[in-house]
Amino acid sequence: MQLAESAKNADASEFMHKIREAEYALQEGRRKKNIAGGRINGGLLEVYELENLVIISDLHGDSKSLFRILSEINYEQFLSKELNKLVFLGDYIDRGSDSLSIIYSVCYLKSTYPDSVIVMRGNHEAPGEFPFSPHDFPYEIEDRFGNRWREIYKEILSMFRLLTLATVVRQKLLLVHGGLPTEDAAAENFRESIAFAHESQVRNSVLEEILWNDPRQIDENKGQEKSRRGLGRYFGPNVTRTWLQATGAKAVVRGHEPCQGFRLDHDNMIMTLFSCSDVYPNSAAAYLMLNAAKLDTIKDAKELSVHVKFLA
Ligand SMILES: [Mn+2]
Repeated sequence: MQLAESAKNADASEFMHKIREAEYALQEGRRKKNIAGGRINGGLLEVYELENLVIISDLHGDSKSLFRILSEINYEQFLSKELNKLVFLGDYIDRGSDSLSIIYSVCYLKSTYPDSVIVMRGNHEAPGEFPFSPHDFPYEIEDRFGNRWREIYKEILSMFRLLTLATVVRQKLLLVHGGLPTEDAAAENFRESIAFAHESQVRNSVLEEILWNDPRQIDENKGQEKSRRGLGRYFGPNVTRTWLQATGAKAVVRGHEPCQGFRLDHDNMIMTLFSCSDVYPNSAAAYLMLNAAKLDTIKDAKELSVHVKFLA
């Protein structure tokens, strides 16, 4: 694939240029407050009209999985229609060996097809706000670009701050990287709470929980508990139900945890999707693909799971 070659061969200047083009596309979207068939409000993106939808989840430096999915969906043709939407759920970097090819490719796709590509933020795209380990991405940049690594890393971090935090698709799907914020007020005023979550320079619970939370079977009257990750929380089915009611969505799709391609939780209200296989040998890689007519019939995440495609 030509894109894979360009991603591998780009020198430091070409790389910087590609990041800046993506930043420009992201800034323009936020300034104009719209995308074909949808509306942008800061970190929140709402899609009202679409033809076909593809969702790719965590990649973690596994560029092979990315290029295989792009080739399977015939991406140039797919993305040339602005009402076809390709959504990335975040966690592009760390763990795997080729995070830079993924960053280059995602930047290329966003700047070339700004209306069709939705780039969401994962917890690995907020190392300054919520530090974690392993964060080996800076070393990968240094190995490839030598002493220009710092400048490139800094530019990538500012691009990360422009990424989408939550996407609502046709009032059917609610997409986040990690999970749902556990305070009722965050769900009740979801447009406001998500739109401005990234703006606070201090640690912000809505931002932290969207990026870091995980669904667990937690007692209804407790609702949520501290996460073993050290950041974010575990949330129970009542939190998921509250968010589905607030947004009108039928299912939540999120990434953040390795699984056998996908996993269902909370009485089929929530799907975990995972798209890399390289660094998690016991998990499987998958992505979602369906058209608007199919999407409109979806009543829960189990019905959605029919549209999961596995990478062999
Ligand atoms: Mn994650």
